[in-house]
Parts: sequence; C-alpha cells; structure tokens
Amino acid sequence: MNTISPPELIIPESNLDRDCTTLSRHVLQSLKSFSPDAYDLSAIMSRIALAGKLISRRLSRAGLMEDVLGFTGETNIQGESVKKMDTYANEVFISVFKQSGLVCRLASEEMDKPYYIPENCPIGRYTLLYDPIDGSSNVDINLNVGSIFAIRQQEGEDLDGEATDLLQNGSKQIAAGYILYGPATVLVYTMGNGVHSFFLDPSLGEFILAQENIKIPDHGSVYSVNEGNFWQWNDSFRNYTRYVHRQEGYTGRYSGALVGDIHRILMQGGVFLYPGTTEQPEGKLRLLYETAPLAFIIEQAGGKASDGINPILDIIPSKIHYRTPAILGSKNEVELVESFIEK
Ligand code: FDP
Repeated sequence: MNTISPPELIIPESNLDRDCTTLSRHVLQSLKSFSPDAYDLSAIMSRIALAGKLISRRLSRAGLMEDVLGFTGETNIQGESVKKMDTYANEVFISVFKQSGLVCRLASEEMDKPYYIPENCPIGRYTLLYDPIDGSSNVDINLNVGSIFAIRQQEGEDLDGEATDLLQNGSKQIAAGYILYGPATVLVYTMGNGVHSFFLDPSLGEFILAQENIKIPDHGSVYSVNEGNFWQWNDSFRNYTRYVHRQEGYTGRYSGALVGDIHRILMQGGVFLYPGTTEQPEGKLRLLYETAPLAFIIEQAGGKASDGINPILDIIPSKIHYRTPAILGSKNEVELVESFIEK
C-alpha cells in the first residue's frame, strides 16, 4: 500500500497553535473554565497587556518625541522624583481599566491612595496593584525597565475608601506578573498554576506564548545586589557578599531595574537581594506591588522569596506602601543568604 506523506510546506499544527496562543486564550486554557470569573480574569490580563503595549510603544519612541524623557518636577509619596514616563505609565493603567466593568480600584507606587473607578465598582470586584515603571533611573538612558502587577479580589465594601482589605498577605494574590521592556517586550504571569512567558509580536500587536511552566534552577551563579550600599548593611549581608567574592563560580549582575534582574534569575538561576540599610532598615522595595507579585512568580517557578527570616508571601503590610527587605531567586541560593542571617 502506498502511504502518502503530508506536503512539506504545511505548517505543523503545533506551531500554528502556539502562534495563536495569545495571553487571554492562555488564561482561559489554564483556568480550564469558561465561567464568568475566568472570562473576567482573561479580560483583566488583556487590559494589562494593552497597557504594556502602550508603554512599550512610547518607550521605543521616547528619544524621538518631545516631552517623554526627564522629570516632571514632582515628588511622589515615596519621596522620589517623578519621571514623565512614570506619570504616563501610571495613567495608562488607569485608562485601560476605565469603563471596563472589571477593576474597581487601582493602587500604585505613584499614588498616595488607591484610584477608584466608581462606574466599575458595582460589578468589578477586583483591585489592580502595580508599579507602572520599575527601574525608572534606566528610562532616560534607553536601558531596560519593567512594570509589575498583581490582582486581588476586593473583600468587603470599602465604604471609607481606605482599602484596608488590601493589607493582607501575598496568598491573597489571584494573579501576578511583570512586563519587561527590553530588546523585546516580554510578559510573565502566574495565576498559581505555573509561570508562563509571552513575547510581544509587534507585527500582530499580540503577546504570544513563549514558554510554559518556567522552572528556576535550584542553583545559579548570579548574585544581584547594589554593592554601593555595602557599608550600610549589617554584618550578615556583608559576610554573604564577602563569601561570594571569595567563592569561585559566582558573578555579579545588577541592572538597576528589579524586573530585568529578576527575569535573568528566573531564566538562569541566581539570587536578587535588596537588604535593609542603616538609614532604611525596611529596605527600598514595596511589598504589595513589587516584592509580593515577584515572590508569587518566583515561588511558582520553584524558587524562594524571603525577607531574610519570613517568606515574603506571609508578610502582612501595615500600609499600602509598606516596604520590606527582599531576597528572591533559586532555592539554594536564597537559603545560602539566609544562612548568614542571625535570627
Ligand atoms: P527605581 O527606584 O529606579 O524604580 O523599584 C525600585 C527600583 O528602581 C528597582 O527597580 C531597582 O532594583 C532598585 O530600585 C534600584 O535601587 P538602587 O538604585 O538603590 O539600587
């Protein structure tokens, strides 16, 4: 019997399928449901992706347009000088959720208090927490920056508008992730069922699945920390740093943008540290929209995230802009850092 082999030019079904696996489709697939809640989450992720596309587009043209780079002249609630891109990106996230019926409140690094979208509140019981531009110091020199996000469900009515229900631990995150604006734009997310990455295909204007169930290696050669703060750390962190200086096989990498450093570590292993300093014992990074979402990603990938003593995901903040020291990365590398910390 003659067997006819398929014509060579036919695109393998698996390739086409992957090309068609957009972010929103992937969310529905991984939730294994077509329930209204699943559709809501898929729609929220699509809006986050839209924000990422808008920010990515503006960053790619930043040097060519007036009024994109530089400072606004204002200072945010953190006491940091605000860049024009910070303001733009913050407003993009608000704008994509207006009249969406999806998100009632947005809390970000750039806003003292959460921003309410009253028309969404009767039906949109979700809150978006986000850092619109992480690593702002990189913006004006055309280096990588990121956005970080987490989705939580609103609990209670929040009648006083204080959003105190957000002051809970990281296990309350329904989804979390980041967008890295590098040579390509990459979105990484988790909904508690693994970590998945998507590349922005500019010709399609869609985030297309790149990798599912990313696993962080248990070991890694990279330690990522701002060693300029060496003399402001306590002995534990100085001793750890001295150890990796002497030990063969370690190398330092620090980009000044948390998302970029975490992405490297997620893909290749290693550890990121932002310890407390004498001036700021709680460190620099904010829990609700920086370290908790990234801890969710890292732990879902099989890594570890701690403040040196407690898992980051267990920490209950006392205010929205609560800060915490952070050690995130490969399980064994985080444990090595912890072994230097006097309990
Ligand atoms: P930035 O303030 O530039 O937005 O989120 C804060 C952050 O950047 C991280 O992205 C980055 O890892 C860190 O601060 C850099 O801080 P240092 O300059 O103190 O190292």
